Amino acid sequence: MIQLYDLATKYPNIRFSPFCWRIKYALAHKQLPWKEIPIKALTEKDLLPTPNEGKVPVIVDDDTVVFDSWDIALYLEKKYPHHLLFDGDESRAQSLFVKHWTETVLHVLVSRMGILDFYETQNKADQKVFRETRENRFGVSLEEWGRDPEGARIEFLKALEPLRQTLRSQNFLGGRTPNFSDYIMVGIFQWMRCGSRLKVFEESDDVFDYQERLLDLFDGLGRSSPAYASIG
Ligand SMILES: N[C@@H](CCC(=O)N[C@@H](CS)C(=O)NCC(=O)O)C(=O)O
Repeated sequence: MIQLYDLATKYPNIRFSPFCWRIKYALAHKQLPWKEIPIKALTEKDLLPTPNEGKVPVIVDDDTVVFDSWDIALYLEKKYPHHLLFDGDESRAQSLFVKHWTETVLHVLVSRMGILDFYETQNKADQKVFRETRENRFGVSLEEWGRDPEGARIEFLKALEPLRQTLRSQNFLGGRTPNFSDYIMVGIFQWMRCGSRLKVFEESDDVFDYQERLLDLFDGLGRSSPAYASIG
């Protein structure tokens, strides 16, 4: 069975890595069973199979180790060419745009919305490394970076307007049925839903309904990690 190395938190069943969620949805889409191996990705990098880039997700499929969520998706598509994640080259090319759009435009806003909660979900040892590496990357303290979650939320909702408009004529980025672009999006939603207590969407927002549709897929796969706001 495929093994998937995922990001652990200090809560036994909270998982919020956006990159790992992409892969869980891709595996479920292809009806491939997997075993999840949560590790403290900041301090237990020596537990990762080789080769790796010091990050999760990494999968082990028999003797093959693949890292990086995009490369894992391409690997799965080639090795298991049923229930396609990309309906051909054009669809893969468009998903590549969605990947870069999310990583360059949306991720920074998610990080500003949720950084202090993401920090809080980590184990003590990981918190230390999380703070050091992120403060080094941002050039300011975590508290300063996450100073205005509501402002970041408003910018995030604005940045989602092309998605919102698209959802007026189709249920998924893949059209009538979801494809890997949708799994990139659910990764972002899960990052906020499972890693932060901030309520991002009004229920009147079409993107909220889209998130619900994605959470319902594969017998409620996305709901297998509780919302952070729902735990004590
Ligand atoms: N390009 C990678 C990014 C993976 C990534 O950043 N994973 C995070 C967890 S969400 C990680 O393992 N971080 C560990 C670290 O920053 O040291 C992918 O798409 O898989």
